[in-house]
Amino acid sequence: MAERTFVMIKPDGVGRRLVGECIKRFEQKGMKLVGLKLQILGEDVAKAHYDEHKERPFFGDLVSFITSGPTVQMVWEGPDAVAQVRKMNGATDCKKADMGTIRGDFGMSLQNNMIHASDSVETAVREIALYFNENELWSYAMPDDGWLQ
Ligand code: 3AN
Repeated sequence: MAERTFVMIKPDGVGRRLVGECIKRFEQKGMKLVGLKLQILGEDVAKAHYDEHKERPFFGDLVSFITSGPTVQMVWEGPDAVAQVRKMNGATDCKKADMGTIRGDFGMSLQNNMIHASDSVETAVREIALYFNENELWSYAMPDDGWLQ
């Protein structure tokens, strides 16, 4: 199976109507969408998601922001999917993110940086399992699969 990564459009990304823009970019790159949801996260899931930051001073803000409105959860598949999506999202601080990335093109904030993506294959496995059941992820062929390897 090709590599999979977890991507979440945060409340600011949904609120600023950037869902379609993000999906368009991943599609145009040649990634395959294999899972998709819209939900307002509960505090338990949000805390589990950001567990690695639980000692950081901004942890409380992070949890209250991510639970403050609708978010979009996605699983994207493709060769080197984890690193490719991180590159397309850009640096964590939008002001430092390269132009041409989602954060570089649409943001100026560090905390409200619109989009999250897994930072390793191991993280992707953990994050996908946090948001999706196996029967909510789809394996299917695309006519252009052979051109994108
Ligand atoms: P990334 O999302 O680029 O992997 P992480 O995992 O270091 O970045 O941070 C997770 C989230 O925490 C970021 N997306 C951002 O919203 C927030 N964040 C990171 N560093 C800070 C900081 N110094 N102050 C406030 N929020 C931060």
